[in-house]
Amino acid sequence: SPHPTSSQTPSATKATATGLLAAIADVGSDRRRGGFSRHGYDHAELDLRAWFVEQARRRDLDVRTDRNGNIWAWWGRPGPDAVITGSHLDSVPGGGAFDGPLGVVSALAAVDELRAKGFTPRRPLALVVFAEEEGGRFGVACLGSRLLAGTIDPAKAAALRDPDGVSLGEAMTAAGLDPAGLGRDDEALSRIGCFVELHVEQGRGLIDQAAPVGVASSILAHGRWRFSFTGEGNHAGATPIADRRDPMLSAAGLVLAARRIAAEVEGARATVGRLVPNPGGTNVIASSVDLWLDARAEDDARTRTVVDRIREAATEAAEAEGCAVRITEESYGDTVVFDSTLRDDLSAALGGVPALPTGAGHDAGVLAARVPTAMLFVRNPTGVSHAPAEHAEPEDCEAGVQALTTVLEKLA
Ligand code: HGY
Ligand code: MN
Ligand code: MN
Ligand code: MN
Repeated sequence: SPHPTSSQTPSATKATATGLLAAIADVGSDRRRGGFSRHGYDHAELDLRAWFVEQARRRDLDVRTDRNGNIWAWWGRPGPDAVITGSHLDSVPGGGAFDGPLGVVSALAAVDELRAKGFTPRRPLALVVFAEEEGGRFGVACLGSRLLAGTIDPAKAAALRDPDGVSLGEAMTAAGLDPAGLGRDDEALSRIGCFVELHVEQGRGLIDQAAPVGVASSILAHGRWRFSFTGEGNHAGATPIADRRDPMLSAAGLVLAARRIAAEVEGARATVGRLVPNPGGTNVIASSVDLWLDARAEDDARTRTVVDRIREAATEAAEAEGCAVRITEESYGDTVVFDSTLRDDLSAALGGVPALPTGAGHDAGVLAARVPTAMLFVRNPTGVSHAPAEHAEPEDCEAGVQALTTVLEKLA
């Protein structure tokens, strides 16, 4: 993909979130699927990282990449009790322009606003870009923040492989980073006084409340499970129906059961968005099928209930077809309730904006287990996310930058 164009932004002028997003609009744009495909340490994401580093340096921020591949840009010296803001630059396959990058560009624009006001932070202040938030390449969402927070085993993380067989460790090495230091980073954690992530809203909460900006109240419990069905590869024409052990049938049974079971549990969601038949030929009965279940619900008990029932249905669907199934929990996180003091303080500072729960996961949700965290949401007029239709109007992006500026002024 082409290198992003550099908007000439001397530190005296103020960049806008929309202008900064326009500067990276060619990076990782996916002509085949539509939208953007930017995954941890791939060409597009590395281009975006380089662009961010350049933007940060242009603002005289002190840029450092931590042991887990997250980039920090400090206003002044790194220190304890720091106010941190930022998000991620990677996307889902064929994702929107805003999920992740909006929080990063808004942080850059907020720095410009603060500088233009002559503001000097009383506390250390830094912007952060977290690595591989979507898990679009290595399968585990919020990988950079989980590693930092110590909520994933570093050896397991380093061994995660992308669909081409490249491990996280190999991808980091290729990007010039040393994977030997992966894992809980107490030095970085100890500096974080609080973390505020600005993010495009991924539902209709702010549309319904006719508000451009809100704060987050909670995140659903959620996780990812891999189901590997194994049957017998054979010829599509020569194999009578009665003789087949077709793992695609078992997989289909799981997909239908997941929808039915989720609908039975209040507020639950279950999705199969990725399914890989092996070997994958039109005239070939697959020998195996891998699929990934994303399941979410309000609390741990409901999520576990949904997943247990889907596991049972998968086992029955496999038996019915003479297939075997292997089920692996690849990641899981319990419900996050954001720090209510910080949330209420931010909402009050912004004149009493709505507080919304979200079904989406975030690095802020991972960090919430270690430090006070909060989120600002910017209205999405389509209510659609993880798809090219995701959107935020320039005036709402501007309202987001102003809100983040107000929050940073108050906290830092
Ligand atoms: O919610 C998710 O799927 C991811 O964490 N953004
Ligand atoms: Mn996302
Ligand atoms: Mn995101
Ligand atoms: Mn043939």
